[in-house]
Amino acid sequence: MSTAVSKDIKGSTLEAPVKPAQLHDLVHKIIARQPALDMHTHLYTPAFGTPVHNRTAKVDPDGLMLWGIEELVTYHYLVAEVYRVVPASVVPYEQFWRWPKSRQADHIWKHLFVENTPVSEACRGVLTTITRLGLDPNEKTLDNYRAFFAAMDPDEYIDKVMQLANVSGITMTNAVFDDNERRRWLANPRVAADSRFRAVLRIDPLLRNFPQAAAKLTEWGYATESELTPTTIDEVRRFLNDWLDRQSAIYCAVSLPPDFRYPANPADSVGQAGQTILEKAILPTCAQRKLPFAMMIGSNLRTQPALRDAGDTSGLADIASLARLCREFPENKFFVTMLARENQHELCVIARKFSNLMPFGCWWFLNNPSLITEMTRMRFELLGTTFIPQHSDARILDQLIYKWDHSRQVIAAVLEEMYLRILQTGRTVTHADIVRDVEKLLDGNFKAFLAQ
Ligand code: FIX
Ligand code: ZN
Repeated sequence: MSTAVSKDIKGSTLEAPVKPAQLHDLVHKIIARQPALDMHTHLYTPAFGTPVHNRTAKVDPDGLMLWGIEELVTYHYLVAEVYRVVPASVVPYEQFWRWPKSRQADHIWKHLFVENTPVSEACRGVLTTITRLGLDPNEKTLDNYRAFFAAMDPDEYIDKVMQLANVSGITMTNAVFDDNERRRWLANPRVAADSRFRAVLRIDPLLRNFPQAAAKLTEWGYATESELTPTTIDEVRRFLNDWLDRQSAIYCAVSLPPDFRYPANPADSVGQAGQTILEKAILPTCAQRKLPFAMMIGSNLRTQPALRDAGDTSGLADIASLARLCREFPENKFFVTMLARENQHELCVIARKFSNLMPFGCWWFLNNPSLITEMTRMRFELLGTTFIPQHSDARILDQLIYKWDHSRQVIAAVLEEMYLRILQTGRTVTHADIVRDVEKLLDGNFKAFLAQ
């Protein structure tokens, strides 16, 4: 139990039954004080380089560590949203992408934050972050914010943001098929050697486009062919082990399209090749190393290609395929998050049947208070406290502040509701119960599933 959390909460002893009137403050305080271990982000250590003008680090235009006001305001969620206000007929997409980041940010700030009320969750998040950093969210231009960030040291800023967000650890997404990232690992084996971060091997092309992935593996010295011969399978496993070792990865992950099926059918874009790679290379390797395999299911990539990262959408995925995988690979552990709201209830139902399935987070287009509330309530009602309610998916470091602030508020409200229902049965709930439950939800369930 995290005594640090419980020790300093005044007005209640650990074992005393909590009264209904105490619940609201106590639950919100305990959730605020419990450090969150963030199990899925797109954040990077400073050693991956930063393109952001700052006080101390060399600016690397292709650097992967994103932070500061211009990255915050040009987050791909906001690029999509600004195109709802200023259409491509006024600012053609390719013109926007040719603008320097500063001009893109000015454009977004003007149209989403000054000339319109920033009510969307992605807009509100920027405001929360700005305010939590002690800045005024009512500025008409970005100039004062730029000055604040230009004076910042990126490494120190990580500590500041983690402290404000009360995040104890950041789990990265390390896309080995991304040449920019891959070359940084090869150039500096200690690129991720930072106790605040953990690595995750992300392998989408291996399942989404095996022929393309096989060609890359051959380039990298693995004797893979586009046919799935035993040699190819062995070489794919060698590749996985090489990179899981290099990264000291804590799990392996993939994002899958809504049409993913197991077993594969001809219409399934992952297809027979993906199924074979999954069955004969990925899952056996993860099982042998006792590493979870994270499947993020339901993303249609580049539905609107002109928007680039902002152009992805969601789709209804097939739960029966997931249930088959959990049943047929009992030695494997599956972290699963799904992108369609309509998949959430069935995901909870199969999680009740398979303890090697750990549902996590309110992913992407679900990461909004209305849907986090719905999903978290459903998960408590069907799974008790045996799930991971949230991850940030932060792409820009500063986002940790708002993504965790906003989620903590929602999770606390739902948890309070659950405790009230328990008290109404006559069962007491103690302060210690709440501390234990919250620690599992924000930290312990993730750690325990990794260690299983
Ligand atoms: O596949 C993923 O990890 C997604 O989370 C991202 O690709 C997506 O762009 C995102 O950041 C959503 O929040
Ligand atoms: Zn993500």
